[in-house]
Amino acid sequence: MARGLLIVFEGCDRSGKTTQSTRLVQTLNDAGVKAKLMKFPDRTTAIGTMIDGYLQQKTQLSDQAIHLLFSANRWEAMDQMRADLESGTTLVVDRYAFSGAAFSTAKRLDLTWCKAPDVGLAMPDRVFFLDIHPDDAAKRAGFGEEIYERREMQIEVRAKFFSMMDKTWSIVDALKDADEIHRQILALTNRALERHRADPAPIGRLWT
Ligand code: DGP
Repeated sequence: MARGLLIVFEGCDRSGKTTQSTRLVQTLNDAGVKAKLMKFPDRTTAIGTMIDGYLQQKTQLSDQAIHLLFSANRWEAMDQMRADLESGTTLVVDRYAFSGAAFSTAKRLDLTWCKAPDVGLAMPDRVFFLDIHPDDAAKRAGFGEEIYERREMQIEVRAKFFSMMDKTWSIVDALKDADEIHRQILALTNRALERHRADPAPIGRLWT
């Protein structure tokens, strides 16, 4: 049996990642594809609770300490993720290590230092980048509630994301109608699934 695909959604805050990743899993499941939704940070774990406190500005942590907690939050899920992928489940992940590098380098931490703790994570097969300008994101409900939801920070983060893109990424205009975005992402996902079924590859590259 072919392994599942690792599909990641990235983007600035309020770009619609949660809506679109949820819809993608629903549609895949309805079509009989085994798919599971995941989200980072996973705020339900002990580490995730610490991250949540920081994001909601209830606790303070150094930029380095919070960076390592975000990475640890991904690592604590990795064994299960590998098991799911090996058993043929496609994982749809709302944010991943690209967010770690983008947000922390936007805060002027060194890129090599930022990437180091994530080295060895499974690399995604496809990344969907929901692109929204922070001026448009700022008009969406809830913007500004958490620590990073400031215009200047989001502009920096967006530029960092663009500097990380490779051929596995697709840029999706997050201002388009939600149904249209879903159709576009579903078409790209189905193409990736078909290619993978025809020529199954083992779990992809590791994060370097
Ligand atoms: P979300 O639950 O997707 O809205 O993410 C919460 C916030 O945390 C959001 O502003 C993006 C930020 N974030 C996500 N992952 C990381 C990470 O690995 N490192 C840093 N510094 N920030 C992250």
